[in-house]
Amino acid sequence: MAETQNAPKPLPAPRDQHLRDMADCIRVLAMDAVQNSNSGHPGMPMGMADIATVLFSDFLRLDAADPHWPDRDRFIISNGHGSMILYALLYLTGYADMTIDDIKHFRQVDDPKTAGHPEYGHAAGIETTTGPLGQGIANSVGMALAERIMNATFGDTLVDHYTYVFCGDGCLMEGISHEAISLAGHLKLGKLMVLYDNNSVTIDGATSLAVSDDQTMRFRAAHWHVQEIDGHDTDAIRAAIVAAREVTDKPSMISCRTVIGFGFPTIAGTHKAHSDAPGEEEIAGARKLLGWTAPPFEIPEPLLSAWRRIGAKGVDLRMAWAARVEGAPDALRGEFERRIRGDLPEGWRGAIAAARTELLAGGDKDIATRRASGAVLNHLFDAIPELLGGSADLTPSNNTKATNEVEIKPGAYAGAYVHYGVREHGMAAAMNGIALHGGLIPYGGTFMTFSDYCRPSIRLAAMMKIRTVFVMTHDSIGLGEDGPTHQPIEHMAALRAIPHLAVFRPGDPIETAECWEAILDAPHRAALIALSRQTMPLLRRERDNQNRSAKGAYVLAEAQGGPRRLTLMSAGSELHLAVAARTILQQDGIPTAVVSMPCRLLFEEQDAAYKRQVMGDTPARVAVEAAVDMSWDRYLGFQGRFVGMHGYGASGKGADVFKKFDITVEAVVRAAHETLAAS
Ligand SMILES: Cc1ncc(C[n+]2csc(CCOP(=O)(O)OP(=O)(O)O)c2C)c(N)n1
Ligand SMILES: [Mg+2]
Repeated sequence: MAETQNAPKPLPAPRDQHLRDMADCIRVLAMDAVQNSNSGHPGMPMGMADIATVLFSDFLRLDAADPHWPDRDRFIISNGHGSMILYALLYLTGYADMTIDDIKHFRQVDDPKTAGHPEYGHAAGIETTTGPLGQGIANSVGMALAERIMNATFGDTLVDHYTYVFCGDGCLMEGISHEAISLAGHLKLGKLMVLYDNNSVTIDGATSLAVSDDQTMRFRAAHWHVQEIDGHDTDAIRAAIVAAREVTDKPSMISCRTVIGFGFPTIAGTHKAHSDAPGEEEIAGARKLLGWTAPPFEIPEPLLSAWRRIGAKGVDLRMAWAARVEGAPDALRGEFERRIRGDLPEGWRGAIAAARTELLAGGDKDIATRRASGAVLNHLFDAIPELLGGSADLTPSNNTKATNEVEIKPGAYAGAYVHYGVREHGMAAAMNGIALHGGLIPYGGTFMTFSDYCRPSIRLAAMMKIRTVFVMTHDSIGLGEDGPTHQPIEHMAALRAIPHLAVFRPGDPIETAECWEAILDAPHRAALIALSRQTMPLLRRERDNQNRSAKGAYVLAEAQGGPRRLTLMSAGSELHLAVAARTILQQDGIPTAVVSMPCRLLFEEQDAAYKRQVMGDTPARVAVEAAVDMSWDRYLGFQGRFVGMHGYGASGKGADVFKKFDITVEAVVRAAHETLAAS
């Protein structure tokens, strides 16, 4: 009969029927949710269901009743398109946040808990936002590093957990995975385990279309422990995880050979299983092959109970941990709890005040904001031990290392400074993982022009609203001789365009201290601080410790001799040009104010009255910044003028480059007369 000729091959017999049935719960939820919403990716969840089942039933430390338990194992799906595997697992194990209704509303705008890709903050149990391939694996490196650093401070009794990450072919093709794998191997992160969905399929078809790497050799070369198994053989999965956990001085990668869309009768093993609703016929065929008779979104009772038991089995572990916390010496317990809450130590503002005093004492000696930042960090680190510094191989240039920050070394994690190596993207994503883990506040530096190399992770930090701090020095043509490749031009505008990212560009040493205070004050906001290579004068001399930068913009010098006729605006190292131009304009009898705008985002958050007071009523306005005008035009209007960059920079002494591009006091004065004439 034609029908039997076309009948799909039966599935390989399971090692353990119960585990297969458990895995099938994930499979049917994934395929039914995708079919129901007519959107999504069933292939990965169906392919990785057996791996997830073994990991959750035998290894993962979780207590669904307390998703934020600090010593839980972390579980990340870097191949975030397979989000349904995570949603299914959270529902099956009984996370209160994830209901069957949420699963039914997969990818619907009214229910972000089951968004297309996992989004941190929308449902407990989602450890990080993934979807841009490679980010999850790089976040996991940060999480695993944070675990070791916290362990070094608080000991095995309070911090001792694993980081498990699922990834696919796509994650391993992305460049960021190279940086992440290399860093993790170097740092000997033995409690990091990658389970690689080696299904040889991506969207376009077979992976052989585009890649022929031997992934196992690649990981071995980076000093990982590597195993290869059949990802549907539950005994092999279990044995491999056991073996991986025994290796404590290397991260582990288990290459799991799987069939994408395992269970689909016609599309399994092909790129057609990667995404999209498979259609009723394919679904019916899968039900038949899997021997699944329950209707969509109904998990038969014995199986659901078994999953719920998995979700609850960590309760004893958690209670034992809680008892250990209870029994810890008061000071240690208090410190641990404070850091997990994300509160800063009492009195930390004293460090800012001390930094201000030190910087004010510098008086008339010009200083670069990167140096001022280094001085601030010296004070801050002594007050805030959870600060975790680092740089992508530019420590002496970024001034990111506080004197008392001990370096972290492979296998020796009692420290607070990470040499991330020349891995900007990996650093940025790892910092996000560190912030997500909790207990530490990561900041890391590179040159501003290479913020482009970090941008995908900066964007995710902003989206997740986590306290990751990106330190970007050499923030304009003022860096000089390194020339146009190193001189940021459009970067300020591009970074200011990232929603929720607080971009700070302090204009003098005191503003630098104020910006750091504002950054640390916001536990739920990612921040970037742009700092100069070249020196600039101290513009702020008042001793009242009032943080003027915290409002984003303020009047640095009000107009004198009559109502304001002109507003000069600036940020960063060009602020002093505006101040000098004001002196000339005032002498010419033009009442002129200077507005400093170290953080546009914070200024936009102020009320209308404050904004109006700062910007003034006069339409005569000039903005000066050694960058493109894109983030200023909103404040300039048609009559305003901009002094800044309109193309790439040039190699030469910083001061000469400023002259070449006509970013000078004279240019500001000229522009002032033009805007006054036009107004
Ligand atoms: C940085 C990035 N580029 C492209 C995509 C779009 N994309 C989503 S899944 C995918 C293919 C991933 O292949 P694989 O990891 O093997 O997943 P599988 O098909 O096996 O589920 C691509 C290109 C993305 N999500 N992120
Ligand atoms: Mg694949």
